[in-house]
Amino acid sequence: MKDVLSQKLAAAAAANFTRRRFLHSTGALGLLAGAEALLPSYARANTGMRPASASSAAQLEPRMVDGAAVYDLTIAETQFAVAGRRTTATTVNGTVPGPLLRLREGDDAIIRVTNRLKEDSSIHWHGILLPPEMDGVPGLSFPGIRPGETFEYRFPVKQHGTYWYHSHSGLQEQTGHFGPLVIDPADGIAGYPYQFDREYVVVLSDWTFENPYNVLAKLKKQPDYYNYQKRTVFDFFRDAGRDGFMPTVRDRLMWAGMRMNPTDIHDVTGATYTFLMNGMAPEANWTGLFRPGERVLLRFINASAASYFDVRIPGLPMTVVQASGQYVQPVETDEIRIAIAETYDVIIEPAADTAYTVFAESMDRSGYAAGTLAMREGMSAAIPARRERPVLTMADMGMDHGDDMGDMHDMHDMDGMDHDAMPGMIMPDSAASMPPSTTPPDTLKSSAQGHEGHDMSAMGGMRSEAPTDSGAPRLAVAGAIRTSGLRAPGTLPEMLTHEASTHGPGNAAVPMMVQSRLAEPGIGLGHDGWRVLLYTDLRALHARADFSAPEREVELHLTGNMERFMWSIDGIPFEDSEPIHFGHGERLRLTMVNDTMMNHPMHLHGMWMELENGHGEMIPRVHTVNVKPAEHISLLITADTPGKWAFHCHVLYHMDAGMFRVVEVASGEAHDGMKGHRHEV
Ligand SMILES: [Cu+2]
Repeated sequence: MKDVLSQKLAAAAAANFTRRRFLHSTGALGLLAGAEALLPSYARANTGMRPASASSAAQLEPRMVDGAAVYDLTIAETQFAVAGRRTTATTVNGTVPGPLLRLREGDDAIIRVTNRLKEDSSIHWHGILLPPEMDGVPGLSFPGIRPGETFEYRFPVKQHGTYWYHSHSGLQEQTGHFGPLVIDPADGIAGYPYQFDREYVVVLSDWTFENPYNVLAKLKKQPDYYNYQKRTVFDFFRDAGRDGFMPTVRDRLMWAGMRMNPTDIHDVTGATYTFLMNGMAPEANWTGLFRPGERVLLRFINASAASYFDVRIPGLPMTVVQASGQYVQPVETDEIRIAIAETYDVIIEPAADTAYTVFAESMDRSGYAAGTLAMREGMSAAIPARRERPVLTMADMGMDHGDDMGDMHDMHDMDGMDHDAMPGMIMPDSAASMPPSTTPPDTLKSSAQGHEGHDMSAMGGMRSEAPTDSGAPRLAVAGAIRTSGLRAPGTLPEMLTHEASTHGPGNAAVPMMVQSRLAEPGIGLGHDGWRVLLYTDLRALHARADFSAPEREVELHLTGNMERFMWSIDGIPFEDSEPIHFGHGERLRLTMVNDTMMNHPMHLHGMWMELENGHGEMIPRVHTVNVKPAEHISLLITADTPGKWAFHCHVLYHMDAGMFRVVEVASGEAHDGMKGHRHEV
């Protein structure tokens, strides 16, 4: 049923009523670099949006109707030219990425999305706090948008920062259905706590000319299909020459036993991907122009389906001012690993008459996206040499190796290592030794009793968990709910010994030890002689008034079986899972233990997560957090928005395979910490 506002909207649309409302606008100085077609205006008009200028209106502007910012978007199949080839993309308003939407905090947003595809579609507003029925996840309080239909999203804009949007239907995101969303403070440019003269959105993505369903089918058939970077016999002799013959043999045997390739960093690689910056392949050289002396704000968005990027601008330090759309205390760095779905805003001050390469190297080093910052069109700087592909480390395998995060070649230093025993990883059939434990049993409610895939009999000897000060390390237990003995809010998680349960066939192996890895740069980073942003570098700009201790801790394990391309949470894929229940208003700690040897960018819809990185009340808020292999990580959540929300890995293919849960925030007032766990009926 149409209400008055909707009628006004329709009338306004008919009258083609437009009104400029933002100070920001794109200039028209730029030329289209290269032959990339169908780029959104912000990617094409490469002059940045200059505060306080009011030139041409290349950017998609909302219509203003009764204080609401109104956008009309159309999802359709569109011809797309990239890397010298013509292909078809799933587009929003005809471009890849979709148009830059610009909102202002305090306004209402009305976004009318018409689906011109032959299949259902959707738009999810990533990182935005809104009512559940506006979140855009088909099947969760939202029906999806059927072919030919228009869905009207409406929500009050209650935050500001750099965000993005994307399809939550099938694998559409891989085929181009995503775009940037920037929300200005209520008082506009004056509301930013830092100054900048010019800004660019830099959307990173991965493009494949293959049908993503074929990509998925190949991964299911042969999970290392795209890993052409396998170690070779030449690597063997090189390593053997360096490390000795037997250690090298042991190293190989161990990896074979774990059914893992030490170079499996990404599932899908440059073997099929072309990496894009604002929709342009490296040869097309997206270019952002600047003038001497300007402070330039870059809003980096990783809109990839399955690629992490390591972003740097050789010769130019970056000052990080926002992460996940939230202000952080400025921190200067040289390289930032941007997990899938993360956003980082940085300020740079380029020198006159110099061109800079914005270099976004894929984490597995199989390719890169790149563009240029320069004073004039046509300038460029050198493309840095690609670094050696990284190799998984001892810590990635959950080996307790002290502070030494050395790579596999350190293995020969370990006395008495028995390669048959698979150090580090507990294999499904070797769940035996359990460390002693001391906490009273009622502080640990393991939910796994009787659930398929959870054989808790393996835990027969387990009394409870031991706090770290009792000597024995605490146990990591999937599905555990704890209400007492919780550590102080904002502190780093301790090292845990993994429970013997391996979560069933959906999990290939579990790490022996899991620990906080927030102070580590991540695989393949930190050895280049320049600074790398760490999660422990992030501090909120202001302490939050609502910062408090959690009443309850919910522990989830990220699980998988690489060999079968099975991905799950607590060993249970989404299709077999029950919702995770949060009490309305509850303050809780969400603990994640990554049992796999891959990184997983975990995203919670509808609510902020506060990343416990050791900074107490200054811990940063995030919508997406990367969880490293064998990592023990925790986040605080205030479950303030009732409804059903998605919680999932943002590797599109992991999510599709089942690394997804529904989080249900009860609508009632009261909550009981022990009730409503997913395993209870
Ligand atoms: Cu994942």
